Amino acid sequence: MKKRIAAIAMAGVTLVSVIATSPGANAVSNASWSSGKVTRAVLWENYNGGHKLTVLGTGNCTASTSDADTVMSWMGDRGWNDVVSGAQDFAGCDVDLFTNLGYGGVSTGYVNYGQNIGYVGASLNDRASSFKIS
Ligand SMILES: [Ca+2]
Ligand SMILES: [Ca+2]
Repeated sequence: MKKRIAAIAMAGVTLVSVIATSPGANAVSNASWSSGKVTRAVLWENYNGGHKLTVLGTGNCTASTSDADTVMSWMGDRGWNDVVSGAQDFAGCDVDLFTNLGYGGVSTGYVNYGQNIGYVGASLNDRASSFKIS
């Protein structure tokens, strides 16, 4: 009886670790990107919350969107490939999400989400692999 319980427990651990490391719609943990003390944007696992990826910078974004202020070419570096469903932006920043790494594929264009979490839309939901903040 004891042996059977141990086998079940081990199987459970294996299953959990497979789910946690597989790519998909849900992030495994909070993360941040780049450096600085100013929060420029917060990207969310769900359209209404969940885990978050905080995008930091050294100051406000510039008024122009022709010069990106913070970029991330591969969100998989933080375990966030194909995860984001919601976004907020601060410090004069807007968010441009791309379905492929290296700012490729389909993109939203710069969106001013503001301080309430906004849905990224069906074309980018659980598909973002890179982003620009400006
Ligand atoms: Ca998601
Ligand atoms: Ca993608």
